[in-house]
Amino acid sequence: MKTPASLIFVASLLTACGGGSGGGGFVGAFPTTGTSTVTPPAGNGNPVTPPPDNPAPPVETLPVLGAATGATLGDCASLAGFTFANTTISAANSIAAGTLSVAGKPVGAHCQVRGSMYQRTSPVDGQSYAIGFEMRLPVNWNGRYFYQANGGLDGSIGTATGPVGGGGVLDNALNKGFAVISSDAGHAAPTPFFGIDPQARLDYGYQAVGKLTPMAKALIASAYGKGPDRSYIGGCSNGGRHTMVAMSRYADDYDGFLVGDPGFRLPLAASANIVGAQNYNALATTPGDPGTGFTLAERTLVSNAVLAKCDALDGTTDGLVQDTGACQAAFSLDRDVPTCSGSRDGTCLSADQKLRIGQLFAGALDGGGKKIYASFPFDAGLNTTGWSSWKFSNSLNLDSGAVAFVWQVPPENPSGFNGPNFTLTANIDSILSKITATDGLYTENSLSFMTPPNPTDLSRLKKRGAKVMAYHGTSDPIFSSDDTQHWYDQLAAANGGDASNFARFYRVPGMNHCAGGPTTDQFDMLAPLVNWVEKGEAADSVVASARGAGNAGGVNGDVPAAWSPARTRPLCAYPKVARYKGTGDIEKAESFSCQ
Ligand SMILES: [Ca+2]
Repeated sequence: MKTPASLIFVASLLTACGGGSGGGGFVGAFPTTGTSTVTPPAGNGNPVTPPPDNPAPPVETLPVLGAATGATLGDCASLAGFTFANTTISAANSIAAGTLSVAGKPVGAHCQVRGSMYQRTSPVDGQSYAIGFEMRLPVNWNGRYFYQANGGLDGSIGTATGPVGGGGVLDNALNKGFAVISSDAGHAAPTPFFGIDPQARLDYGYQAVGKLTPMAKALIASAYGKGPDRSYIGGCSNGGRHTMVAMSRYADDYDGFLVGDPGFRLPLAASANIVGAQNYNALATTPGDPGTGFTLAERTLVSNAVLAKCDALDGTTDGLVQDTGACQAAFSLDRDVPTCSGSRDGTCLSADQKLRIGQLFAGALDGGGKKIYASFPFDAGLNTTGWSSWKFSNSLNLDSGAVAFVWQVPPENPSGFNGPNFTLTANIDSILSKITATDGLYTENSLSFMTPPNPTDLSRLKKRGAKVMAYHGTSDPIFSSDDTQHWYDQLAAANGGDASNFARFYRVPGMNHCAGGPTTDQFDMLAPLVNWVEKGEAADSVVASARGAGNAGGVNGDVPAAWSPARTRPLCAYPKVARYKGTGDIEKAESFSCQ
């Protein structure tokens, strides 16, 4: 389920230090939170030389939690009488099979329960707040619970079907038999003005998940006569952020975590995107329209130059750069794109464009020359509207409001606020100072309430037997797959060099933010997550499909015409890369292996 682009808000990843106390850590160095067993990764100038007759390290055995068992829903209408602290139920309605459909498939009979928690009036802005939610409880329940973590600024209750990952999903958690909750995360409009209220900031950041979870489990117990055997949480963008925050804060409450294109350092990513807009505007031929600083023709030029250098690195020239890491070494914006000798005409980049755009890909800098957020990998997907909308439009209209009202201390005055003007004229050092500030009213700073504390210390969920599957599009223009990859590298380092026995990361070549781009973006990552949690079977790869003409989940217009409309690829567990076997149909996943 996609939040309309106009509502989606930004995204970007969390800070390295998760938790940010404000002093200095904009650069993005994750702390190595491991203990004495941490092994420095190879290649850092500190190679590890094994002792001469070193036995293989003992394989750590982690618990397998076992399968959930189902039950049948009792009486739906009686759930209107469900009671729980600080909770008001407003409706409990039976929904017949086929009333909802996803990708043309009818959703089974279920009970929809709507309500809210912690209704209150803000003493700060005088507005009414509550954590609004709906739960959808299938008649034929599989014994599992799914927390649907929504995207954007939240502020609306997305239909609680439970997306399973990627774009144009063909299946959903509800239809698989999960009981699903969805919420507005504590404010009833998808606009940033809720940030004037300090408690609404905290609910959006992490407390809504913490408050809803025990209520949802109790409601399930009331509906079926037992609580969920297994609990899952997942979402993309801000939903990926919610999920990563839950990995840190609510490790005991969930058994499986499905993380999509996570904005786990969202305030920093938004700040970096504002710097990006300022730089594109400095290049613009039409002042105030940053998109004229890097036109479609110029972005297509760069995309083609990336493909020329990188497409074949995975063994086949198929329009997909699957070896993202090798590509960054092979491609040089400065060297591989012509420099204009005269005026810009779409066949070259000016020297100033190369300088500014190159720096933005390397990672936007603050006024002191420190990286604000993360680098972005060069990939083929930067000539799409999914890319340009985040860089040139959402930077003006979404990042601005979120920074100004949800994260800055104090927030801006909403009267007469002009988002584009804020973005194009703001001083980045002032923004960074204010999003890490606190005062007597706003007592947690944005990096504290938005980002997961200690994101590389997941020992609690690991030891319980919980599992993490994360994915990220390598052409995501707002939250960088490099940031998620860096987090995963540091997570591995904190776990003796290998976290793959409880957490895996899958790159999605070509995919923009959560969906779209020249890519295979249709996949179900919830099914393999359940297999891993409940059977101990980890997925080395997940098969994904392109959404070409006729796709039931919705056509992705960015799929190149030269591709089979139903092209498939394995999404490989990082650091492995899908490589062509040398024989076989290049349109099919089975012709590739993860290496
Ligand atoms: Ca290729």
